Parts: sequence; C-alpha cells; structure tokens
Amino acid sequence: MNSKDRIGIFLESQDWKSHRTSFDQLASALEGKGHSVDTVIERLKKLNIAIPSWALGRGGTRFGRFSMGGEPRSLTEKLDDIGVLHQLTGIAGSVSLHIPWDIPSDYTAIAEVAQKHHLFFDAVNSNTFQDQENDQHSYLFGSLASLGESARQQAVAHNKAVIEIGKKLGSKALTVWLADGSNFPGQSDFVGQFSALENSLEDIYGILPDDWKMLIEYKPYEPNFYHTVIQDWGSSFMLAHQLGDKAKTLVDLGHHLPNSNIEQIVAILMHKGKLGGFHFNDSKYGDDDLTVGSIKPYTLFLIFCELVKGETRGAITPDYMIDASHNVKDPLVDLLQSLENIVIAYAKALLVPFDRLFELQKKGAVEECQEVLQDAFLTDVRPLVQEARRQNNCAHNPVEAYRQLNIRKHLISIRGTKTISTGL
Ligand code: PSV
Ligand code: MN
Repeated sequence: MNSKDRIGIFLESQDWKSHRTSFDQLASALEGKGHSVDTVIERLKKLNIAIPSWALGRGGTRFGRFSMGGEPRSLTEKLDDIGVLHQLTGIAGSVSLHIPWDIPSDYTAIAEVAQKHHLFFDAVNSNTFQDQENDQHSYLFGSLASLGESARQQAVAHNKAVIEIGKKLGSKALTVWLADGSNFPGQSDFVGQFSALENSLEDIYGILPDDWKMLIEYKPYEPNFYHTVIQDWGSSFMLAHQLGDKAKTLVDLGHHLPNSNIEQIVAILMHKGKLGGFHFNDSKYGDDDLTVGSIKPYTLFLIFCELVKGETRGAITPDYMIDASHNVKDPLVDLLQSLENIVIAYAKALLVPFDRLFELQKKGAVEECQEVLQDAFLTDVRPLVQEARRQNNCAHNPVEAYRQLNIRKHLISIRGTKTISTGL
C-alpha cells in the first residue's frame, strides 16, 4: 500500500472525542470575548505555505552534509514528500521549484503527481548563485548584476527560461534572489553593479506574463561579505517600484541585521502594495535557517499581526514559503514543526481585537495596548488549529501521526539509505 493510502486510513480512524472537549471550551471562551470562531477557523483552513523543492532532504553547511535515509531521489519523490506534509496538515499545498536543480523531465507526468497530491506550483526560483554544468560563463563575479556582459546576459536568459518552465507548470511568480556583490572594498563598483541589475530586471520583466509577479529578495550579506547588490528592503523596493506593479519585494525572516524591526517592514510594504513574498525561518545570529518559531515566536506573532492587519486593509497576501534548512533533524519532521509554529502564530494574530487596539492607541493607553497583544499571544490556540485540521480531514497532531505511521522507516524501505545531493 502506498503512503497516501496508509495515511488516509490512519486519518479516517482518528478519534476526535477529547479534542471536542478542549475545542468547545476554548470556542465558548472566545465567543464570550466577541470572537467569531468560525471565521478564524475558515481563515486557518485557507492558509497555504509553499515548500521549496530542496527542503525534503538534509541540508548542510560548508563543513559537511549528513544525509538521512529515505531522502527523495527525484522530483517525483520530492512531490510525494510534500504530499505527505499536505495530507497531514492541509496547509502545505504547493511546491516552489529551484531551477536548474529541479527541472521536470516530463511535464505531464510531474503535473499528474502534483495533482494526485493536490499540490500546485508556486513561485519558480532562478538560481544563479553557482555555476551550472553547461554554462559558458561563470558567475564568480556576479550574475544579473555582473559587470561582465556575457555572464549578465546568460543570467538574463536563464531567468527567462525559468519563466517558461513556470508557465508550463502553472506557476505565477518568479523569485529572484541574487548572491551578487563583493567580498572586499574596491573589488567592485556599487553603482555599476546596481545599474547592470536594473537593466537585467527590466529585460526579464518585459517578458513576465500579465498575471505573474516578480519577487525580489534582499539579503544583507552572505555569500558576499562586503556588499550585496540587493542588500535591504529599500533596494528591493526601489527596483520593484521602478519596474512596475507586477514587481514586489520578498521578505525573508533571516535576511536582516540583528534586531531589525521586521514587522514594521512588513507593515509598510503591505501598505504600499509591495509585499509580494515571504520566506519563513528563524535565527539566533544571522541567516541560520532554523525551524520557524524555534527562537523568536513573539516576533513571528507580531509579524502575523501586521500580515492580518494588512489583509484587513485590503493588501494582497504575499506568497508564503518555508526557507529553513534541516541539518540534523528529519527534514519532514522539521517542516511539520515549522508549519505548526506558523499556523499557531497566525491563529494568535487572528485573535487580536485590532479595533479595540486602535481605540486604546488613540487614548494613549500604553499598558492596555500591550495587554491586548499579550492576551492573544498567551492563548493556547492549539484546539483551533486542530479543529481547522479536523474540518480539512487532516491529522490531529501531524508530528505524532508521522511517528505513529513510521513514515521515515517506510521511506527508507522503498528508497534505501543512499541519497542524492540536494545541491545545497
Ligand atoms: C538565500 O539565502 C535564500 O534565502 C534564497 O531564498 C534561496 O532561494 C534559498 O535561501 C536557498 O538557497
Ligand atoms: Mn529566502
């Protein structure tokens, strides 16, 4: 029997009795405070977080990679793994392909696999941060922002090819993340590289379909340590603003210098209609790519407060993706934990009475303002999240279900312990 059917039988046999009791208790307390529990649950049911195609295996650092048995050996198997996550949680309904790592060899077959798992193809990512086997020109000194015209043209052509691949799969966004920059003062020219990038993006934007978005990701450092061409949200916003409506900024939680006020960045970008994408992870020091919500859950909650407020004010919802690496954990468990922390932060943000908060802000009631936020943050929302999963025919507790079903053992039995490199 395949994993999908095994999981299906398990899900149908779940006993939701004890859940009912805790859900009813929480629901009546929340209704008493004026919340519409049904509305909250409907919004939780609709949440969608893309999974990047490289995230199903163990990542690694420059010091090494420790692979894990049962890792996917092909794009089909990667989709199968995302299918497991989606079947258990109901909120991992899409895949974000990184190209050229994951180019489908047979588009019809891959579309069928995606359909079987109820997955769609999210933003396609154009990787130009490393040289590719058949490339003529090196990206050693940059790609879309290279001062070398031939490398720059090659990167432009690659991005256009990525759009064509995405079109065949039904994707609606191109994510551009650039490693371009320099390692030493004097190595390159800030303006020269930025202008080269402007030309490249204009060229690519020119062929972007009308119903697509171009998501421009920023990062202050790494792999370059002196300067990065798109270093911050301001640079990204400038580029997106110049290009036009289809171009938006992508915020990655790990791409900020310590203590940056990310929730403020989110709020202002949404206000300006320019927040197009969001990459979730967590960090202690830099771009650590740790499990979402494992270090700074309050920040995650505050970010969701701005996302919820932005949505209420009519801003478009950004495309969400998990961008975390799993160096020592079972990648599927790590992703389930990230998904859980995301949906919990979202549920808490949905419980903030923003109208009341605005009234208190206008009165200068500082203490109460903080209490309103903390009251929502301290609410144990797990019964709400579980109720959303019950209504979506998913798992009461996805991590527990994964363990009870022995999914890793099953994957090892069919795929073996030999793994392929994820390219990270
Ligand atoms: C770069 O650090 C990044 O955040 C980009 O989104 C890449 O696509 C991803 O991580 C994987 O390298
Ligand atoms: Mn990212």
